[in-house]
Amino acid sequence: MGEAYKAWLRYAPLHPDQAKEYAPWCGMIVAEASGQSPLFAAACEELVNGIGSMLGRRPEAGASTDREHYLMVGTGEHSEFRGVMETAELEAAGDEGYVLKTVEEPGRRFIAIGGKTDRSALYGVFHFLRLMQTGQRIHELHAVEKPAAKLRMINHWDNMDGSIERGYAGGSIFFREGKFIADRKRIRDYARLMAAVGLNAVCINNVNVHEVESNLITPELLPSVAMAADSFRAYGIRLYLSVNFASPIQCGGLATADPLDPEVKRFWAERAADVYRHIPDFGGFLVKADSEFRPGPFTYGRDHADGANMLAEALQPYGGIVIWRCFVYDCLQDWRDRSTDRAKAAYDHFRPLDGKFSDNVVLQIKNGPVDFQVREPVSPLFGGMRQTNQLLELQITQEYTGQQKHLCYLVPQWKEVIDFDTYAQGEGSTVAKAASGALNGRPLGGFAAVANIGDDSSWTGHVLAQANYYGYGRLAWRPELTSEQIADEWVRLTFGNDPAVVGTISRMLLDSWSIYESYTSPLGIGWMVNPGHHYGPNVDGYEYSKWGTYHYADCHGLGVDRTVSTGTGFTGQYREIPAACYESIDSCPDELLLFFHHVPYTHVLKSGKTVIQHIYDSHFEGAERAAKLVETWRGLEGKIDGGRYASVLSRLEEQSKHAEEWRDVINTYFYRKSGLPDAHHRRIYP
Ligand code: GCW
Repeated sequence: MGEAYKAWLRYAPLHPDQAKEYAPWCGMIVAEASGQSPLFAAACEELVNGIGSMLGRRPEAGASTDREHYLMVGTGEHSEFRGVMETAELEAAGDEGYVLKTVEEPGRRFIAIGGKTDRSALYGVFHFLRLMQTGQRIHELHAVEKPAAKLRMINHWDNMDGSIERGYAGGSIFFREGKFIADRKRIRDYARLMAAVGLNAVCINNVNVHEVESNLITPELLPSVAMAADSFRAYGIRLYLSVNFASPIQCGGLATADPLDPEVKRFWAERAADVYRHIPDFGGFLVKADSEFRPGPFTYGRDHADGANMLAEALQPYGGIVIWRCFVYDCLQDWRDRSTDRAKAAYDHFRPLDGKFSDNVVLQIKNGPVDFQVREPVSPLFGGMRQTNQLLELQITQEYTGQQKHLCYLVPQWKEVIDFDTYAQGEGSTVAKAASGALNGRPLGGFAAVANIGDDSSWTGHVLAQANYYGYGRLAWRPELTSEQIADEWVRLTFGNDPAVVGTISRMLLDSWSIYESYTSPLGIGWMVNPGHHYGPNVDGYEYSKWGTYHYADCHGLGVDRTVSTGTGFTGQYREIPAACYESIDSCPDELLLFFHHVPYTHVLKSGKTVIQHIYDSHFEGAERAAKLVETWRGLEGKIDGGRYASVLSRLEEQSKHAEEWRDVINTYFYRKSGLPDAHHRRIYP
């Protein structure tokens, strides 16, 4: 495996000056815990290997009386460690958080890493190693870190035949040809990468649960699921499964899956008991029901609360949870019907059920309200529910953002989502707070994201797409980190601390979403992609389809009127302040204008340009900026290893060519529709 495989855990040898600074602290490790737990052992192993690789010398294990200068890894249970940490600090860090502290006392100098639990020690070690890799000072450390949310989850859309729905980095790392892959080294390596960014939950199979995968909860496959769970457990990650709501019929031999039917309840109770016999710390079930042809409670005249609560009851005795997706909409819409609006569906379905879900149910709310487009407003459901556990669902895999052939660093997009103020309880009611549960004092909550991982040797196909996975994990832990901080950190871990490399790649990442948006989807209009695989331009690809995704372009203008006054009424799902902002064409931000309003091509934007000129300009500029990415990357030749250099270069070249295709298709389409010429007389194919 090459450099790309190591991702953000390369532990490359440090510059000698840097190494000299760290070396005195890193000669010996004092473990202040039983050392028996696999999690604590993993923490110590990571520390020894990481330091060994960065400094060229592995630290020895020892006791605090052996030397004056050392690292201490510990947990709250151990008296010596407890003596170093203040109780208030340990409490503040909680069960998953940790404290890093440099202690200088007469006769001894050491850095203490850890917290209340073994998991604290593991996360603390990863943090400490990150400081070393990114060249930061460790002399005066005093950090208390605690994750913002309980659930920091990854959803894999992997099928047991080895394929991945919307996967762009090869096949599954879990399954091949209908079976679990026997060699679990890759899963273990993956779990390490997850833990390094603080992720603690994984669902290994596609939310579209097909026939074979329905059996994952049966005795036939549970032993294999349990082995996968073992690999994740070694790094503090709980395993979840997506389940088929119709399993009672599919694998229970029943005639119904009605959630109120006693036989159905018995079926799920038995399955839950069996699952927990094999995997005592199993996380729970993830459910896509009554969505895109998946079965669900609607078939039996029941609602989502009936469905979710029935599963929750089965899992409750074991501490398991149900994660129920809100991606429910009519996928057989008639394009002639202008009153139905897919953006409204999740809120319409779930808002009336607020307060009806059991405490061990979490609603997973997709952002945006339509579907992971390049630009969408935030789902209004986050401001709408107060008595329900919520989870924000993001898409790391780049289904609509270039499919890991185009560079698109998504952290800035996610930041806009999580920093969005819902005003649900006055100013400052951000999505981050709603999702984590803090806003409404909910027992559960957090973040879930669809993985961009496959069996490609780089994990993500595009090496730079690793930044998205990394960034998601970091945000789920600490939503207040900035896109810039995360980019800087990731580049240093992945490519080293050479300022030219760090500056160049960070800039490329930070510009990339805006570049991708500018040559694909102007002003919040989405879906101008080829149907089915969703790659490449096709302005009318979904215009006359049943999926509810339209732009309504004609010879006068385009956009979807979602206002309360003249449109579908979607803006009314937001709280007063955001609702008013989107309702009025004057206050609606340019970048979302066409999501909320239908306007003429001659409408003048806040930028001073007309809509049509904006379309032309952004597409010409976007393609130019994509071409520049290639040149910028070329400037790094020799500064990073040849393998990763060449692989990124070839993708940037493809992106640049493809951006021209996007530019010309979109510009020509709107030129033909509007008949309006480009003010700058650039080449638009008639
Ligand atoms: O965006 C759509 C994808 C489907 C996916 C669905 C979902 C797993 O095109 O492939 O199905 O979202 O989120 O359920």
